Amino acid sequence: MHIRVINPNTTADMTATIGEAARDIAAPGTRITATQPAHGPVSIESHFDEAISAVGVLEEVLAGERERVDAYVIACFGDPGLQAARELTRAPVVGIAEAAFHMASLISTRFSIVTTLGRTGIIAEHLLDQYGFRHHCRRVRAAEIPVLDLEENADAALDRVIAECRRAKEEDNIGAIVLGCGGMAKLTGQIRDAVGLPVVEGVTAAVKLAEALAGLGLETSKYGDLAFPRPKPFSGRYEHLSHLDLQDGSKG
Ligand code: 2AL
Repeated sequence: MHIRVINPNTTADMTATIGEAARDIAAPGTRITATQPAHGPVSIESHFDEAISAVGVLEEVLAGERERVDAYVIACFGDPGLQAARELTRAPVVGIAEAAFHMASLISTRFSIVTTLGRTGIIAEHLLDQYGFRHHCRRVRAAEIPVLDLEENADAALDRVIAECRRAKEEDNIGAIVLGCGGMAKLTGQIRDAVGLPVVEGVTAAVKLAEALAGLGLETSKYGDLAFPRPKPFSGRYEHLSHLDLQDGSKG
């Protein structure tokens, strides 16, 4: 089974971190390949960053289709391009926010999310509403660290995330913490040990869900809105997306 983990930002060090976390948790028969878009923001911490990154995610899925990838993980906590990615493939596509919400709701009745910058909290709030997890989440919290601090100032960033998780445990009346950034993928164990609550991290959760879906032979439905997009001309810089013939590139 080949799972393609797409880091939607263009920071290679973060892609490597995410790939390592995915490989550490994957089943013995699972092959993990971690990629990132060729173009786009180095980190995703605004609606603007997210919108641009979604195009890069979709181009990575199109590349994966040529390699006949079995399942995809979108490894940014805003799940950029998730439904559009599903349109492009029969393979399961799992976003790390949705994976984490599902997993956390299976082991607790209430969780809090601890993300990076406060301004990105609204992205998680929107996803909670969209996915129907609003009542499972007590609070979206922020450690107030830029995403790239998780790579460049790792020790200080970890301290801040742990401090915010401890506040969540004391104040939010929760059973679990959800980590709100793909860059936190390798911190789960340290945070769980320091905080003393179950900690659900999206990259690892998504890899296990992707393995489960692909293992069950469950494909993305091609009935209804997730059907392949109608082929049509695209102009300008997106001309290469004209008349996509996705049926042929898929597993069929
Ligand atoms: C993210 C994430 O997971 N990766 C990234 O670049 N930005 N989202 C976040 N809330 O920190």
